[in-house]
Amino acid sequence: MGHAHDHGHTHDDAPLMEDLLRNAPSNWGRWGPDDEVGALNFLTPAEVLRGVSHIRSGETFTLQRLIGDPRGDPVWPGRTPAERTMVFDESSWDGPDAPRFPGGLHYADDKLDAFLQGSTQYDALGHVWYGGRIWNGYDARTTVGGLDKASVEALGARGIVGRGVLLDMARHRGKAALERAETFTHEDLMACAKAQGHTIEKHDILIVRTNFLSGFYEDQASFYDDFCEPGLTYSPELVDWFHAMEIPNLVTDTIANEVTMDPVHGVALPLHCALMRNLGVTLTEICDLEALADSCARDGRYTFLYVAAPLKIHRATGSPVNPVVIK
Ligand code: UVW
Repeated sequence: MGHAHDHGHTHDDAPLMEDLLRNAPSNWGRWGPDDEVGALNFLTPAEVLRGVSHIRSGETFTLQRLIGDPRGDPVWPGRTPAERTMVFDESSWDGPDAPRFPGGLHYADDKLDAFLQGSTQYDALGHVWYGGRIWNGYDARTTVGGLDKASVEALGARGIVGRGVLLDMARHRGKAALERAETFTHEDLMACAKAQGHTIEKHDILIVRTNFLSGFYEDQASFYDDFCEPGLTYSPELVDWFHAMEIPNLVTDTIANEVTMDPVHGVALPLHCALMRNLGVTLTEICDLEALADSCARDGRYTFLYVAAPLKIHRATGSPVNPVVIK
C-alpha cells in the first residue's frame, strides 16, 4: 500500500481507514466463524444455472494476460514481473555428466519466480486489511509467514462460476481507454449496463473494462509516472450498493480494480478494504478484456457464463488465473 504513496502524492492528513469505514456494512459472521470465501457464497447452484442460461453461441474467451509478454508485464509499483528460468533444454543433455534415460528420452523443464499478484490474478480475501483484522474478523497476525485464514486455497477449492456481465466503461464514455485517475461510480455502472441494453442483477459477477493498460504497452515510463489508475471510487452509497446487490466478484482490466488514490479523502485503495475485507467481495485484476469487449460490441450481448479456477496454493495471498467466458 505504501507504494501508492511513494509513487503518488503523500496525504498525511488522510483519514484512517477505521474512521473512513466506521459505519460501513460488513458481512463478517454471515457465513459462520470459519468462512474463507465470503461473497462467493452467493454463487449457489441456482446462480450457476442462471449463468448457463445466458449461453447462446458457445463462443469462448480467456481473460488472462500473457505471463512473460515480450512487451512487458504490467504490475503494481514495487512488484516485479514473473521470471521464468529454463532448467532443462536440449543443451542440458550435451555433456558427459547429463542424465541418461533408457530409450534416449530428453525433456524441457522450467520454473517461475512470480509475485502471485503479478499477473491476472485472484486476491485471497486475506490479502488486504486495516486495523489488525482481516476478512471475517480474523486476527491480521494469522498472515505472518503465510495466510492461515482466508488464503487463496479456499477460493481455489470452491471455484467461481456464475453470470458475468461486461461493463464496457471505455466504450460507454466514447474513449479508447479511460484516463489516468478517471473515476466512475456504481451509478455509472448501471448507466453503462442500460446503454448496453441490460441491467445489473443481484449476484452478477461484474467485469469492468477501462482498457487503461493499453497505455502500459505504449510507454511504460510514463505509465508509472505519478501512478494512479482509473476505476471505481469510494462512497458510502457505492459500498451499500455492492452490499445490497450481493456482488460476489469484481473483475477488471486494471492492476488494482479501483482508482488508486481516492480523490476525495486521499486514501489509497479504500474499496479493497470496504469490499474485500468487510464484505468479502473477491477481486480479480489485470484481465485482458479486449477480445470479449469487441465481441460484445459486435453482437450486443453483454451477459454470459463466467468460470474461473484460481490455483490451490497453500497459505497464499493470491493466485494467477485464466478466467473463461462462454457466450
Ligand atoms: C494491492 O493490494 C496493493 O494491489 P492488488 O490488489 O492489485 O494486488
